[in-house]
Amino acid sequence: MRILILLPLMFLSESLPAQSTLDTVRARGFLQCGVNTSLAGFAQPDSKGVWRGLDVDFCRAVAAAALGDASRVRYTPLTSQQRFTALQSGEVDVLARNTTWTIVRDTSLGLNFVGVNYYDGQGFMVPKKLKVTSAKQLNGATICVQPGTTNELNLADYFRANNMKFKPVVIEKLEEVLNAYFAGRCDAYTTDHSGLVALRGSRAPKPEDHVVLPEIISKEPLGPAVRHGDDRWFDLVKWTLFAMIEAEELGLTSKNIDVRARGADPSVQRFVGASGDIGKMLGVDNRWAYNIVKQVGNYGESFDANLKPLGFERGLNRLWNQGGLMYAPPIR
Ligand SMILES: N[C@@H](CCC(=O)N[C@@H](CS)C(=O)NCC(=O)O)C(=O)O
Repeated sequence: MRILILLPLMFLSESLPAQSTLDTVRARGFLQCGVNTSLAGFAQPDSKGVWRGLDVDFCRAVAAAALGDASRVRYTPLTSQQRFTALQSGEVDVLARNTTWTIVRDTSLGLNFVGVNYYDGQGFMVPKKLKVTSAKQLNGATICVQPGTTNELNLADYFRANNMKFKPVVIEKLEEVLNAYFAGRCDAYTTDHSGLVALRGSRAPKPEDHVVLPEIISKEPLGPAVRHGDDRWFDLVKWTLFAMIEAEELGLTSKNIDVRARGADPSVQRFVGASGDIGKMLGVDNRWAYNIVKQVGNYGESFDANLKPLGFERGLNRLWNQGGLMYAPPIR
């Protein structure tokens, strides 16, 4: 009797798709987002403890798409070394933490990168008093770097390729690696160019005492990632990023989207969910993209709010039709 009852159940559980992270997030009522421990412009709590930054805006956009409410996010600050385990183990639903998309991470670490939210490259910062003007003058230098980063690997490649020697000082915690560099324990600090600019501006006792060298030694396409094996969630998080980019291309902003939604433009009508079933195809409310833009803003708005005040240029992160690399496939 028992076997007779169990057999159809076993068959059923195998034929149904496994529960998606989307269902988990819905049932829980909030998104758990993995972010930086504290990086100005990308993810950092403000003086009131409210998380702000380009990556934080991405977390909020996913919550707006999945739950209709950008405020339904909890943040898990993660060091470079903790971040992948946190995603793999299910501690976070999304990792939005200045993380470079590489083939190793995309395959053997079991991640799916949803795209790129900041095109970057690695650089070096040195104290001005050393009078170094090029990375090529760093032969024999002591260099501070965080473990578990692409930066640690690229550093070794760069020195080997240029036939130069260096002494790495590898420290896990951002706070501690910065303390070591600012205390003069290293001749240089290396990380993503965006990190150098943000950290010099926000953490250096005297920003003007440090220079970022002109060499960019790698490609660092930074993007949000989810776990392998959950295509529905992968789709939603991926199209959240595309919706932010597409909104900028359509000229839709948090300020004008209500007015534009009343107009006749078919692309805008589809985007805001007034026509078509795109939300339904993603398994969410048809106003998913409207909610992202209304509550968080388009990609350019997020860039301008978080990175422009720190002196960042759009550069490669301009839209494709303005000389940059930001390009979203058609929302149709
Ligand atoms: N993009 C690189 C580097 C990312 C990274 O971890 N950068 C450092 C320096 S800006 C950081 O964010 N540290 C913050 C922390 O570990 O708390 C990667 O994905 O490996």
